Amino acid sequence: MSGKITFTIIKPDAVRKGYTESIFDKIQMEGFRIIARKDTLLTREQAEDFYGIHKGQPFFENLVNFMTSGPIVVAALEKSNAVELFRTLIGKTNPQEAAEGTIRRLYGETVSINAIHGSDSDENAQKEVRFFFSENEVSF
Ligand code: 3AN
Repeated sequence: MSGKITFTIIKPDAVRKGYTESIFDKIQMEGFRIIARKDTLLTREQAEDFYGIHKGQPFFENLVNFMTSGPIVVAALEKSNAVELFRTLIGKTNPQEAAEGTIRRLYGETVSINAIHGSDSDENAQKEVRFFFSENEVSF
């Protein structure tokens, strides 16, 4: 059964450009409820851990450099079938291939500088929420 919670990061490029509130407005207009939200800045160690699955990929170093380059905003979001519907809302990894009206198409630049993260499974959503939020802040 698909869960009700997903996790997002407004990445450093979008925060730097002042897109954070426009992106959260769009997310809420699509029916997602913000359960918890916080501004933070990843350490190198945290970024390497968060993206551990990509370790060894040619883009890994760049990804870690980018994700630690400035403040980010992380949030847990609630809606039925949250993971799948949120992936649709953000669009493909490469903003140029993302559908019209998706967040990456509107606010992303390149495959690495792509404005926003969205969990790709319920299992990862739970892990990613727990990476940033306590049980007190978000319960499953
Ligand atoms: P998504 O975020 O669409 O689920 P993943 O999980 O495959 O994409 O990749 C995580 C992040 O790694 C992407 N959001 C992007 O920033 C970066 N990334 C993925 N593939 C590439 C690539 N081929 N070149 C550069 N960066 C990439």
